[in-house]
Formats: sequence, C-alpha cells, structure tokens
Amino acid sequence: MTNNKKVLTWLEEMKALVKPANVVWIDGSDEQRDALRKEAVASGEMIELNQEKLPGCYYHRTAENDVARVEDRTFICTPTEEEAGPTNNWMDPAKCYDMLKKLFDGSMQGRTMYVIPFIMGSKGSPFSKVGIELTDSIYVVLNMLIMTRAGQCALDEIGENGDFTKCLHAKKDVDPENRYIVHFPQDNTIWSVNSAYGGNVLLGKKCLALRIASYLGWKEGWMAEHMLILGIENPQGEVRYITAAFPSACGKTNLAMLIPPATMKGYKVWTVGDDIAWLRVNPADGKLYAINPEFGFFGVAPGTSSKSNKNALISTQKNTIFTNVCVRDDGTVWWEGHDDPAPQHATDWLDKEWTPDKETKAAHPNSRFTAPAANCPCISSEWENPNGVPISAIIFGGRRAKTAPLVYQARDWNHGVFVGATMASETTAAAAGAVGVVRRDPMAMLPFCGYHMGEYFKHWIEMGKKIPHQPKIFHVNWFRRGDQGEFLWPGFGDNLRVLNWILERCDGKVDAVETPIGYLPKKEDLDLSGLDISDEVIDELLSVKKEYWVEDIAGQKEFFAKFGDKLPQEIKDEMAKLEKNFA
Ligand code: GTP
Ligand code: SPV
Ligand code: MN
Repeated sequence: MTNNKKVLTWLEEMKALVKPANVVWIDGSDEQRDALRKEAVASGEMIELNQEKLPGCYYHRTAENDVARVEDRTFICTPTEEEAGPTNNWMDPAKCYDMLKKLFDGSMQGRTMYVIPFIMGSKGSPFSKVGIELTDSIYVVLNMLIMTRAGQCALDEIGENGDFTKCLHAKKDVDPENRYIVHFPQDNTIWSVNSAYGGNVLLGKKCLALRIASYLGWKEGWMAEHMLILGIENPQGEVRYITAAFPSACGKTNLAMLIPPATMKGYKVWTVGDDIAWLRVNPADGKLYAINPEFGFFGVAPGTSSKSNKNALISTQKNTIFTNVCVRDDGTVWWEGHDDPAPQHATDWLDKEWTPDKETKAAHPNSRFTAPAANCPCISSEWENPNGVPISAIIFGGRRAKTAPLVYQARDWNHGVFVGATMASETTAAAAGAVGVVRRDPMAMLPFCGYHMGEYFKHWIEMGKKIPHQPKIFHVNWFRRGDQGEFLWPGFGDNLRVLNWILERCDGKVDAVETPIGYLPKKEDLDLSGLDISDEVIDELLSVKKEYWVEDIAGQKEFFAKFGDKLPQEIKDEMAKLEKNFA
C-alpha cells in the first residue's frame, strides 16, 4: 500500500516489539469494514443492533474500569520536565520508552495487528496531518473509520517521503494499574496501552489532534484547540462562523448542532465540527480560518433527545457505534434523558438485566455514540473545505453555578486570552475522577495541551499579533444556577439568542455595559421574545457579583503561581487590571 520508507521501517520495528501473528492494512473500503464488523460480532467484541431500525449500527461494552479518559495516567514525555510544564504528567522519554517496551513486548502474540493510516483534516488540505495507528482492537479500527478519513487516502497523502504521527495501541488486559497514554511530542509519537476506551485509544482524536497538534501548532505558527465550529445563517442568507471552547461534557456537540428557537425565524445553524478546531491565519484576507480535523462525532449519549439535540439523535440512526449505553430487548438503544420513557426491561451497560426500579443508571454517564459527520442533517456545506471557514468570534465557557454571567465580551485580544486562561468549570464524567468539582481549565485545554501551558498562553498572545482581522473573544455560561440549584437559563436552542448578540457585537451593531470583567449585554439587546423568563432571572444571569469574583481571582492567582516566570507579562497585566477594577 505504500513505498514510504519511514512507514515501512517503523512498522518493522513495531512488529518486532509487539510480535503479531498477522498484519492487516486498513484500506478504507466498505468491504473490509463489513468483514471486520462480522468478525467483531462473531468474537463478541461488538453486538449487532436491530438492523431494521438502526442500519449499520453496532454496540460495544468496555471494561467497567475503562469508561473515560484517564488524566492521571496521561503523560507528555518531553526531554525535560520543564517543557511539559506544571499541568502535565511527565516522564523521562528514554526511561518511559523502556518501561512501555516491557508492556508492549509480545503484546500482540497470536493476534492480528491492524495498520490504520488516517488523515486529520480533509484530503489535500494545507491544514491536514497524517497519522498511522497500529492496534489490536477491531473496535478501535471501526471507530477510527468513522472518526477519521482512513485507508489508502492517507498513504497517498504522505506519498513516498512525507511524515506522519506514529501511533501504537495495544489493548492488553485493560489493567488500570498498567494503563498509560503517552505522548512524545519531539518524536511525533503516541503510545497507549491497557485501555480500550475513546479518547485513550482513538489516537487521532485527543492524542494527535490536540496534544501532538498543539505542540506542532506552537512550532509551526498555528493553533489546535478543543473547540466546536459552527456557522450561523441569518434571514438574509449570510453565514458567519464562530468557534467555542468548553471543557468535556459542557455542551460543544449541543451548541454545534443547535436548532433555533421558533421565534428566530429565518435563522439556521450549520455544523462544521463539534470537538476540535485547527486554526490558521489566511494571508490573503488576514482572517483566522478553522477546520474540523475529524470525520465523525464521538458524542455523549445521555441527555441526547429530540428536545435537546435532535440533529445529534438523527446522526446516530445509521452506521453508528454505541458504547456503554443501554440495550433494549428489541435491539435498539436507550439512555437517561432519551425521548422514550425508561424501558420496562433492558440490558444495562454492565451487561446486567435492568428494570426501571433499579437505582443504578442503565447507561454509563459517559456512554457515547460514534457517528459519521456526514449523517448530520445540519452539516455545513463548508465542513470539508480544505481552506476552512473564516472565524468572526471565539467563545470560551464552562459550568459555573454562580460566578460567570450568561455572556460577556473581552475588551481586546489579550484580555480575551486572559479570559480563556482563567476559565474554570465543574468537572464531568468525561474523565475518571470526582464530578462537580470546580477546577481551572484554561481554554478547555488543561488535559490536552502538549507542552508548557505558560508557553501556550504566550503562543495565543503571539498569534493575536499575526491576525490583522482578529475574531472578537467572548465568555458564556449556560449553567448558572438559582438558589434551589436549578439552571436559570433554558440553554440548548435558546443559546442562539446569545450567539446573535455576540455577532451583533462583532458587527458593532449594539452597545454594551462596561463592567470590571468586560462588556455585558444591555438587557434590551438580548432577543428574549417568546421566552418565559422573568426580569429578575435575567438580571441575575447578567449580574457580576464582587464577592464571587474576589474569591475567583484568588483561585486564578493560585493557579497562575504554578507557572512562575513562564506566565506571560500580558497575562499578569490583565490580572492587575481585573484586580484594580474590583478594588
Ligand atoms: P465532549 O464530547 O466530552 O467534549 O462534550 P461536549 O462539550 O460536546 O458536551 P455535550 O454537548 O455532549 O453536552 C454534555 C452535557 O451537557 C449533556 O448532558 C447536555 O445535555 C448538557 N448540555 C449541553 N448544552 C446545555 C445547555 O445549554 N444547558 C444545559 N443546562 N445543559 C446543556
Ligand atoms: C472529551 O472528553 O473531551 C471527549 C471524549 O471528547 S474523548 O474522546 O474520550 O476524549
Ligand atoms: Mn471533547
């Protein structure tokens, strides 16, 4: 399939290490995919779902201890610890390779090794990067065929001499004590062992498209971000694009596929991407352009309904893999927050009989669907544009019960970088560990930045200088709560009301209120028509309370203290301004 010597040499080396019985190249054909589906069903690795109701759909359960990304077992192995920075786990690369080689040694004996060449980005795009993942899991192969452009096309893309990210995955016995997700940025290499779950093993996604790509972007003058990309079409038919960075399970997929509220007639939202954006400055017009490097959605299932996210639901009706959801007796799927009421009888994610009186959840809170992006009814006509789409606004956001208002605008680029750098959010089930704890998560990249985060902030500031027509930067919070713990903002489709204000600000069409944290909407400039929401609630959503902010600033400073002299002066200046504004 290729004459690329770098590929062939590396492959021989890896074969000598993992010692597979067979090697199978993934060519990207439907025939090979169908044969692999059959094989996975025969071995029990996958379950065929009801093919009449869910054509081409399959089901997979992971091990009970292997249901989310494992941040404490994820490493950035740069030559020095300093390069990985205070927010990443680090090991000495040579020692780490030695340790991992022992785990990988003979790990595929008697088994098949699949070679998956894949492109992140569309074919021939100047943004694109190629990776090759070696894995012993058919589940990984079938997921990668949905999430990336995989097969011969990727080998054609690198040709005889091109470079690629070297990705090695072995499932082993999914031993959590020996689970490692390791990145060697300088070697353009990723090794993952003892997991078979999502972000730990679909190495094109978080490992390549964020951790390795953020490092490459830093070196090459572009950006890899944990951002959705969407287009908003107004009643005049004009489409404007925005990106938004929210932490895992904080609403990217939902926002990317938003359905406008009934009162906003003539508006449409087009999905370009739901999780990752690669951004470059276009020298021709001086704007920042974004592509979605992925080919599918690896979305959170629970909470997905025709009310919350109809477009996601429709995307999962064919050729989709469901992981750790609940299976009904008719071979269809169900999860908490589904349209249908709880099934009277079903099999839960742990493969146990489930009935509605059970206290346990039928689907794991981080259960997921892997669906082709092309299935999405609102996929943008530009989603595969090799040059990307021009970005008017960048949005940061997270889950904050009290502190952050519904929306505010940064005063300028550097202030916007500060707003991103001081982001915080309550933790979710997307990563192993406690849920609901506030943690600082700059740009939603804390678990995904492949180098020192102080350098990353600096890179953001430097990029700003290189963009003649900078996007405006905003912060949103859909998760503000009232005294009973209830969400104050309806969210979902109604978030378009906020996006609309954001675009009006970009166009200089509306004024704003200047506050210590930035510009807030004047109440009358938010289109709230048809919304059943009281004036008091809106006032609360738009309030900036000094006592919460003083506490938050203390948290920001404590976090920044970790960065020492790597914290850019521009960030320190913004911090001083914020403190002064609240004094
Ligand atoms: P990852 O795939 O982990 O990166 O997650 P994500 O950021 O794409 O999050 P997703 O859109 O899947 O949403 C996660 C959860 O947040 C779901 O349970 C949604 O129902 C909920 N959610 C999304 N948008 C809103 C909103 O506007 N308001 C409220 N209250 N909940 C929301
Ligand atoms: C996330 O956790 O941000 C995800 C899911 O998008 S995973 O691919 O597991 O990282
Ligand atoms: Mn994500």
